[in-house]
Amino acid sequence: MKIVILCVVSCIMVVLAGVTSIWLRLGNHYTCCVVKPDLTNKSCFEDWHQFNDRCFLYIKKTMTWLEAEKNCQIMGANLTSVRSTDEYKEIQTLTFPNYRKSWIGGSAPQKGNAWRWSDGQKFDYTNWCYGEPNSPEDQRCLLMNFSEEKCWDDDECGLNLTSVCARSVLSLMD
Ligand SMILES: *[C@@H]1O[C@H](CO)[C@@H](O)[C@H](O)[C@H]1NC(C)=O
Ligand SMILES: *[C@@H]1O[C@H](CO)[C@@H](O)[C@H](O)[C@H]1NC(C)=O
Ligand SMILES: CC(=O)N[C@H]1CO[C@H](CO)[C@@H](O)[C@@H]1O
Ligand SMILES: CC(=O)N[C@H]1CO[C@H](CO)[C@@H](O)[C@@H]1O
Repeated sequence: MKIVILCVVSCIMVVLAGVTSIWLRLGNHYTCCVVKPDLTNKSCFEDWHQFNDRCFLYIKKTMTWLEAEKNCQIMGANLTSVRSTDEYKEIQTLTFPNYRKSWIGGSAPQKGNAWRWSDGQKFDYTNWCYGEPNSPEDQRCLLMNFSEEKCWDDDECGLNLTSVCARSVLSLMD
């Protein structure tokens, strides 16, 4: 990540929302330096794909839904949520060219409970295939790229599938 360091020579306290300032000692006087991430440029780790405010990574290794979520968490991410059609299309491009069925972050952890995203986003946008979800008893995890329509299906959390992780773009606080 590129870091822009703007040094303010006179010692004026700079308090700007979301901006970290540090005091640097130069000889016998202090300088106020503003450190801020350059969000205009790429701010995802190598190999992660940036779209809007998030970074995405397609995981080719197949795992159960829970293993896949834990695998994302090790990287400071969660299985991805989906907030719009544009975002879904973008996430699907990561699974090109095979468009394999892949875990994303939707689950209905308790019997009869509503679907939710593991990253805490509101479960507003959906792209369920026709007639899905259809198995509240034993299929409580959400997979994408189901059928020719490449829509969403509920399936058994113990299936081993590829997956897509997402995290917010990097900031200096990370
Ligand atoms: C989402 O991921 C973060 C960090 O990766 C983790 O702390 C949090 O518990 C995850 N959310 C859920 C519901 O597992
Ligand atoms: C998923 O993989 C694990 C081993 O990694 C295996 O124990 C489990 O049976 C597999 N699940 C299915 C549904 O094949
Ligand atoms: C990696 C990346 O996106 N780099 C860009 C950073 O910003 C400069 C100037 O706008 C571009 O030329 C780089 O391509
Ligand atoms: C596993 C699976 O459902 N794959 C499908 C994903 O979408 C492509 C394109 O529609 C199909 O050709 C695959 O069969």
